[in-house]
Amino acid sequence: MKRIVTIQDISCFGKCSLTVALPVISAMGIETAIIPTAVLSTHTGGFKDFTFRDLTSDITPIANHWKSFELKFNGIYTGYLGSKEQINIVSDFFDSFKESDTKIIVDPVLGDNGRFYTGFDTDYAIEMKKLAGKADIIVPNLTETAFLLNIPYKESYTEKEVEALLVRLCELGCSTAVITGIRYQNKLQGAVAYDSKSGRFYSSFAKHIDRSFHGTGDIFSSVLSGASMLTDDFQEALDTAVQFVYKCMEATLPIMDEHYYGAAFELCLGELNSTAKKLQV
Ligand code: PXL
Repeated sequence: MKRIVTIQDISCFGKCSLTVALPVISAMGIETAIIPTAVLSTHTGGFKDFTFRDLTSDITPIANHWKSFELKFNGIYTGYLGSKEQINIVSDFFDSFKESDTKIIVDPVLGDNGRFYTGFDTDYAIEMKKLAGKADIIVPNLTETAFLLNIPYKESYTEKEVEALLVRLCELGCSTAVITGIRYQNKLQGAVAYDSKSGRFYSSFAKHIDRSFHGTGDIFSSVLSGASMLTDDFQEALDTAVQFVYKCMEATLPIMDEHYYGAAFELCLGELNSTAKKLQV
């Protein structure tokens, strides 16, 4: 059985970060260890007056305990991190736990729709850029791409422009970059990727749904992380993530009024379990 550790916050209500990663990756038949970096009452997008308990001082003791019995991971997947200090601690965690066959997936959570999430700024993006450089795979959206590359945010790009962005993202040091939320002036939406080792570009699209759902980036990164543990075929992993996000959005549409805070991914986990079984080599 494959084992992944995911390091990100617990937003107790609102469906993102660990409350997405843990059920989603587990449903793929992968053991999922967690390191919670903070506990918030809700995520920071759209809720006011949320609580925030910082768990920075717990991360290193957890890692040290794990080292004491030689715990190993096939994958390390990071998402929302609360501070620059946490980014540095997570960077040390990579150095300590990366084996020759461990895949590191960094979702450089910084913002959306051209803006930083509450509490993040350019200095924080500079630290995140360094962490991204240590990853095998990074998964920014277009806003995060702009912040990582220090370029102005634009909503729409040509295929050639996206390819140039991907190459620049890999120059940060990661081997594969994936940009999510890509639309090329048609009715499709998806993700485009570049593997700098092979020089190959990948893309995967599903029907565009003209609604936005909080946490879909985390659903995407979780499925891509899980699928990367199960198959070496990157196209297959990308398709699995893009299709699953589409399915979750489609399933949420009829209940959007009561489900304004996130995507109802739970309705699709059975299907994800079947898909993941087919990925296993
Ligand atoms: O979905 C990314 C995310 C994760 N964790 C927290 C967030 C967000 C985005 O807003 O606020 C706490």
